[in-house]
Amino acid sequence: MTGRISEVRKNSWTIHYHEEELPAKLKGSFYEEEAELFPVVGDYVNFLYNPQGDSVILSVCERKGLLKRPDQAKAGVMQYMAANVDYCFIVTSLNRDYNYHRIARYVSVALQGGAVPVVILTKADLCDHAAQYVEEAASISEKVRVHVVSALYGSGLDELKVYFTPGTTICLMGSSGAGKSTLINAIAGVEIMKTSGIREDDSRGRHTTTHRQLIPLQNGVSLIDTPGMREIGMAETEEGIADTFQDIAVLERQCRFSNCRHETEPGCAVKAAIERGELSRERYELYKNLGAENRRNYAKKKEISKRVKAAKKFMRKNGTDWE
Ligand SMILES: Nc1nc2c(ncn2[C@@H]2O[C@H](COP(=O)(O)OP(=O)(O)OP(=O)(O)O)[C@@H](O)[C@H]2O)c(=O)[nH]1
Ligand SMILES: [Mg+2]
Repeated sequence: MTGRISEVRKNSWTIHYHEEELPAKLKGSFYEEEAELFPVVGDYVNFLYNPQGDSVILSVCERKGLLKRPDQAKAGVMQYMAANVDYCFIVTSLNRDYNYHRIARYVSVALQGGAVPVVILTKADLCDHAAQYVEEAASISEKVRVHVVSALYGSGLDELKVYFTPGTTICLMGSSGAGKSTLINAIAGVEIMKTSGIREDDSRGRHTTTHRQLIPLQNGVSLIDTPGMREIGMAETEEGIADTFQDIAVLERQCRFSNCRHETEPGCAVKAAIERGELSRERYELYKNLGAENRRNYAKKKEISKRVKAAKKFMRKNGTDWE
């Protein structure tokens, strides 16, 4: 049987199958695989049904895409967030939460994961200059779409209907308190997710949503709610960054020297574009920084996996079990 993962908790999975939520565990051989192959929310899985207790997940169907980021707590380890996402709603509220650089990070992660990035600026009712933010967010990438909504007053929600076609999966990501769960409730028309107020002093949320969850709606759309993220790092995001900043990647190919660092080299197309005012220096710096962070994290991951491999080899040789 094939179902879809709707929730993942420590060592327990939930499969959505024909209007039912089935508890499940993994087949033992998964534990010999790479972490990337473990089922995540949004994955389609083949499973053995057990009406009395845990069903058994046998395999993960081929993914269309995977949203991932470096684990904040464990250096060199990736966190796999959601699979088979069509649209990534990057939810940012129009208060102190709004951050151009952070949105660019989400955009890179979405593109890397095969999802179309859609920036949703929420709490429009609290802001009188939303147009300025729309323009700025749209300038992040040609690939980005931007919408302004107020879930509280229901404004702007009609515009989102273009994304609600049967079979579509939408993952909402953003800071705690940005209004992801409130938006889900507004889209669904019923109170599915718990929401709660933000702190008055710094506009931050209270981490109300604590785990990722897939919510299949009546209209055939699946929404994925996620817990608020403090930060979103770059790792294994090379193509996503190149996609986000495609205009810069094109310029780089026009430099006289193929290894141009865009510093003092003659015939540099990037510097020329900045001088002509066609490329903002801030955006170029952001591109450079995200790329450097991505390379640093890659090096870290490689180093750590080398150490883990060596430790496993040592333990096997000495007859000690790993874990
Ligand atoms: N004024 C206003 N408040 C909103 C709007 N959308 C959400 N809020 C409020 O913002 C607060 C946080 O909303 P949540 O939906 O819980 O935020 P979240 O992004 O799910 O947060 P986490 O689950 O912690 O990641 C709640 O008090 C909501 O009522 C809006 O459009 N306008
Ligand atoms: Mg929430």
